[in-house]
Amino acid sequence: MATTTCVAPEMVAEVRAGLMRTGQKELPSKYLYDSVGSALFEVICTLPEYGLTRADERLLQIYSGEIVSKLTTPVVVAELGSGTGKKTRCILEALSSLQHSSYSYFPIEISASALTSCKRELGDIDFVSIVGLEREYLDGLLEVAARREPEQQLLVLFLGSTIGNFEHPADEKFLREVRNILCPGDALLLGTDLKKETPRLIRAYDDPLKVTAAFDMNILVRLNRELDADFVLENFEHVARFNENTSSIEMHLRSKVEQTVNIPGAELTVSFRAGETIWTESSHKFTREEICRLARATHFELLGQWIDQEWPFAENLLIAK
Ligand code: AVJ
Repeated sequence: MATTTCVAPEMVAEVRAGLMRTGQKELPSKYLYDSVGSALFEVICTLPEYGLTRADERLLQIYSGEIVSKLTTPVVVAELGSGTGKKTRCILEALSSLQHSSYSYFPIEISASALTSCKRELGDIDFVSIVGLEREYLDGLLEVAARREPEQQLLVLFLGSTIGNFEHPADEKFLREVRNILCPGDALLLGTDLKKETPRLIRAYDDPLKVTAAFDMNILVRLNRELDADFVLENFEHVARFNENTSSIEMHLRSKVEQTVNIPGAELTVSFRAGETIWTESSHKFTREEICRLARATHFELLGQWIDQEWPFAENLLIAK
């Protein structure tokens, strides 16, 4: 039981709420990303079937100069989720050659180790001083807003289609909250994965090497470790399905048998029917029109959109109205 002593009360509450549901059981997708989960996600990004990250990187490699040319200096940069830094490097280097004077970059990230590697990865770029904020996205952004000078334009980066993990209308709510922290004229660079053929999407989220399956199942390993649960991994399987109604790829863990699982760290016993699933993640696939609508509904103007043809994906530059 020693391993369960430092579990966040929030995790216990969310696991209980998700697994006690009478309808579709669910677990919040943020719990996929412990150190093993984050490492597996990095591998997913290199899989031939998963084109999302490469499309995002390609667009920023080609168009960063054009994107930042639409901004007005001096610029301050904040990033929601710092990732590996590879994509951010393109934007920061383009900004450095535009501004030619020092500016701040605030990566906002709940993982301290991600912040450390971000600083290591991007620390050499001219004119940039990196100020990592170990916070939730909106708390971090409020802090940046409090520190900025009035003459600076704030550029917020929200890359990798992380916005797709929000259900609708939570995506709109989140963007409106971001907008409320910004001043008119501030910018948001938003990466969004686009709708594409269903079989292609299914392969991307259920790859033949089974890396995504391992990534998904790891959430059960985590509950076993952190909440002392007794999930038997062999009794579950990873499923990826496209929900036409929500235009989202959903990941589920399906119980292969009728079974009962104990989760002492959450004072919980859960029963599963054979075939019943735990919904672990949604990844929304956007249309271009939908992005225009989303921008307008959240009080932004869509100033530019750059699209990758190989793996349909869009970088969208939104300006706060
Ligand atoms: C990091 C949320 C963009 O939704 O494609 C990849 C996560 N899940 N494979 C996505 C993920 C399964 C990814 N995002």
